[in-house]
Amino acid sequence: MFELPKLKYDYKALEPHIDARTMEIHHTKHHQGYTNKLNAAIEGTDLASASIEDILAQAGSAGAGVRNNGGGFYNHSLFWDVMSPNGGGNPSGDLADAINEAFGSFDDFKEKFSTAAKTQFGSGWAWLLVGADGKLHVSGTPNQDNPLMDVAEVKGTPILGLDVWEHAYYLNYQNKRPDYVAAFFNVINWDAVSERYAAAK
Ligand code: MN3
Repeated sequence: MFELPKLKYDYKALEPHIDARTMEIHHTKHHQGYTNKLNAAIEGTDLASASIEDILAQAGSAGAGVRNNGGGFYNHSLFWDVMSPNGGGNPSGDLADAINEAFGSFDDFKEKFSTAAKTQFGSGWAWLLVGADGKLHVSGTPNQDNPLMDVAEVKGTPILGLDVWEHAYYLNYQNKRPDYVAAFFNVINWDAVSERYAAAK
């Protein structure tokens, strides 16, 4: 059984960039809902004892309930972890070097990632991921898909993700997704992203 992870910060801690009401609904309703529905979808099946990574690797054949809710469970768990009230700024160390190598500069990465987030049609996510080639890539996925899925266009291990479903920003930003995308950079926990990079490469 998968459990809703606890946040390491208060719902209001990311204000003014992400408001407390959005955080509370997003965590206690949306993420809890994906978690419950994932558990219901895998109960009594071969996937009941599998890791979430193994489940996602079979998303294409496991059915819509597993694909959508397994993605929703994993994606939000990552999302909370790569944000912090002490976030923002620039990455450092190996991750900064890898970003410069893959994209030219941090600003070039920021533009590419922001474009992926802003241009994802409808609901979805923008990702920074480590590909099979060991290099960093930016991608976008629809719905609750992610780069760990066998159905992903760009496959790899995600190390940073941004939720661009309207439920993630509409209360505070309404239709202004670009403002929300820009604000996200003020709360990115680059230490957490660096840890994920080190584990993934
Ligand atoms: Mn969401």
